[in-house]
Amino acid sequence: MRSKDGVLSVDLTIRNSQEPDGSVRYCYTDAEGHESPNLRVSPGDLVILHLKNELTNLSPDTLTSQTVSPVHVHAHEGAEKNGDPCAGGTMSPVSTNLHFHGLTIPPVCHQDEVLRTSIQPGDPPFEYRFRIPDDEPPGLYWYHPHIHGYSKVPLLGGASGALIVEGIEHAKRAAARLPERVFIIRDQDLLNPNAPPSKSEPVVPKFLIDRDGDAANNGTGFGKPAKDLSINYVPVPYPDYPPATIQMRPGERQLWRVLNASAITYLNLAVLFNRVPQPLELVAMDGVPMSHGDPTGESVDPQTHLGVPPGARVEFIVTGPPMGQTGLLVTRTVDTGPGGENDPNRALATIVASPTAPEPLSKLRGAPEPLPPPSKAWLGDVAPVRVRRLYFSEKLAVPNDPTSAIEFYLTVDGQEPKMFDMSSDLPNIVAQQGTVEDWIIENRSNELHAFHIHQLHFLLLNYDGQPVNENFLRDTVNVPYYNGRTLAYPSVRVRMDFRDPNTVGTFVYHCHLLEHEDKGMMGSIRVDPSPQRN
Ligand SMILES: [Cu+2]
Repeated sequence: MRSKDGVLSVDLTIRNSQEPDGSVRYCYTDAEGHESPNLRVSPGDLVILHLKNELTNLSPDTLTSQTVSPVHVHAHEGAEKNGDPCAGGTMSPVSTNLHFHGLTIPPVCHQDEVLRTSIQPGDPPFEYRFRIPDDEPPGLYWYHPHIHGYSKVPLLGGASGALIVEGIEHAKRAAARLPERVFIIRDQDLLNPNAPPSKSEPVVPKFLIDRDGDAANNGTGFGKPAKDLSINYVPVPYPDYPPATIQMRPGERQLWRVLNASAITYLNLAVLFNRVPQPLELVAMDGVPMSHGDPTGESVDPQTHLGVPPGARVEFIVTGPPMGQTGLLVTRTVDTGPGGENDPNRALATIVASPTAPEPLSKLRGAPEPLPPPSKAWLGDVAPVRVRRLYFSEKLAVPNDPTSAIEFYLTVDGQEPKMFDMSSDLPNIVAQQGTVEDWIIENRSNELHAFHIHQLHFLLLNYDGQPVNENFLRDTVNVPYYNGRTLAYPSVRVRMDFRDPNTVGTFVYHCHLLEHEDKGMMGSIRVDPSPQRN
């Protein structure tokens, strides 16, 4: 769906339904019945989105599988009486709201607010109304529900969609004139949970369950995955991974925008011709073109594989296979740590070269004007006003009982580790608009976590002790796991950007493995207005 005359007007309904195998599917549909439409906007556009909640409680275990029971958050007086969806009413498995992942828009109700906004079945359509900032980097963003405690199940069921801020060819001239396509990779519960691994796979250690109840990382790259994957809703299920099909003109260059909308699955994408990894010409991460220091946007960053944590996006130029050859889009195994899920090697799609392949629906413009130079200094050149340390950790709810539930924490160093409390009005962090801060985020657990913060992008400065020199910003970053053998915990150091006035307000940061977020791995931050602006 494309904006018209500066306005994108869209009516979405979120529905769920139960499959014969008992699994519950979720989907957004627009007025014409299209599923989870790609929303295409330009900087400066107004988005008016009406969201109708038609969810029904189909999954009895959504109530029991969570450690968080339905809560009344910030139950301000009258919230229940008038049913104001902005007032922090009930958050239950059938409540919903929307998060616009990556956009720098205000954390206020009707824009991008998830701590108090909760829309119930039977409520009239709820209006989201916000403007895409003039300086929003062009690239791939996305929308999904964000009801704390109940975010994993809808995401596994398919409740997610892409939002594209148009104009990437202005930042990356290398992408001009290219046909482009959007791939959304989602995970879901296994379609064939009891099947033995394919006979073509090497024999791997006995199947084990990790502490979250998913297939545990066995360190081999093979065996049963924790979740099945789908690509644009085409499932590629274990054990044989029958790939989807992508048709391209022989040797054609295309821009691929890939979103990892998985609830818990890490991706490590590669394109193989005859088993040989092909260069993927990376142009953007998390919606931000890699253009700092490259104002004309001629350069690309060739990679043979791209790690994509849950929530993250990659945009890259692919060259299709020559006539007579077939390519394969795969995700290679990710070592999620001894406590992590099994993310084995698997195919996603075959790439078929055909002279009659239909052209993608969207094509980038030619002869693009370069983007105006940024109005703010490059984040790497701004001195932080302070350094904060945060850490991911996990703990058994009953310390001596290994069968008890795991509690997940994301703690500001010095504060008491605890699961995120939706009923608390006290933010974990207070920052000031107009400043930047450095955050060191440690992982004290034995599995990967993906750090994500709403409302802003950050610059990755250090990864696992090594300085990195990135010319783009991220909104989601993987944090390496602790193997128990190093003196220091593994960490990342990021520079948080609170300069934009749209970051004023209270919002959240959390692990984007949603079963970790749901079970407590989240914190809140309040950004106060800069005194000069008052
Ligand atoms: Cu996590």
